[in-house]
Amino acid sequence: MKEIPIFFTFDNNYAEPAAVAFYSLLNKTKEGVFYEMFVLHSDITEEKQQLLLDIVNKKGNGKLTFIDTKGFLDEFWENGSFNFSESNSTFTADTIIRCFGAKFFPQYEKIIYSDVDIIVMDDISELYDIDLTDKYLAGVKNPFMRWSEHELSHLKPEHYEMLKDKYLAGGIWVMNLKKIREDNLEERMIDVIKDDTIIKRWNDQDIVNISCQGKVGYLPLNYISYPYMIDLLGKPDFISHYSREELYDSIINPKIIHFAASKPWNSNVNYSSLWWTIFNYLGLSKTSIFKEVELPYKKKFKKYKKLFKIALIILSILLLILILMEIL
Ligand SMILES: [Mn+2]
Repeated sequence: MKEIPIFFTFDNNYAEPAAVAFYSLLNKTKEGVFYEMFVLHSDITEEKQQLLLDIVNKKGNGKLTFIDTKGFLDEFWENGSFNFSESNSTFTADTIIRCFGAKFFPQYEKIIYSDVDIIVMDDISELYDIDLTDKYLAGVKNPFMRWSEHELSHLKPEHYEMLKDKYLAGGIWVMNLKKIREDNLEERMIDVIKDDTIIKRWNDQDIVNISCQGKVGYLPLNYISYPYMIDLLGKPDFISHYSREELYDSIINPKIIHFAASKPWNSNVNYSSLWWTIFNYLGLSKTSIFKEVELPYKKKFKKYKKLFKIALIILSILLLILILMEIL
């Protein structure tokens, strides 16, 4: 039996997306692989923990442990220069705790980290075999650096120069905990968090990329299959560090669908229906993070509603003029 440690960090609001992620991970895991799963958190209720434990235990090829991180990083979180204004995602202290796997998992030399806004589409156990010699961690290279100049425009010039062809996306990392400990990388990360002159627009990603100084490895793009990549590929001027083959392969043979921008619980993003199928299969309930998603025909109706209102106002004014004319 191959035992693979993997950890996740999220808050109570993300228990339902995590349930979908955990189920899909274990459902696609090949025989002979067993996941030691950990959740670093500070507020997940007993009830939600039980919900997730039940799903993992029922699958039988994973063991789930919750670790309360209460307090860790709180002071730095409040002091660090985090810039949310240009990001449409919500980040919490739980987001940056994912950089600190070496502290929380002293029993391991290597561990996988994964987001939970995902659907696992294939067995991903080979991730754990990647060679990390002299590398702090491996991840997927950000495919949008060349397309969107703005992507890294918040970085200091020296960081931009260092990272412009190397910047790792978040979502999935394989971390070399041994080397992170040997080189005290976590101290360097805390220095980056504390440094107010460094804008952490992409939070955990900026912290990790700046601290690792390019000592990173790369995973194939299909470990982060972006649901909107298919739309970008339709644009004649789309450019990327990845080849056309790699870009298409990430869509044709996805290992992990990562809802990095729009989420299936509040938009009609590609792959939403698969996500909802797993959600319904698991008998989950909608929570406060779920927004009513407008179906396309409803949007159309809304447009007509507006036109109807305008027509009504014009008619009323005409009627008023007629009445006034009558009086005069
Ligand atoms: Mn994500």
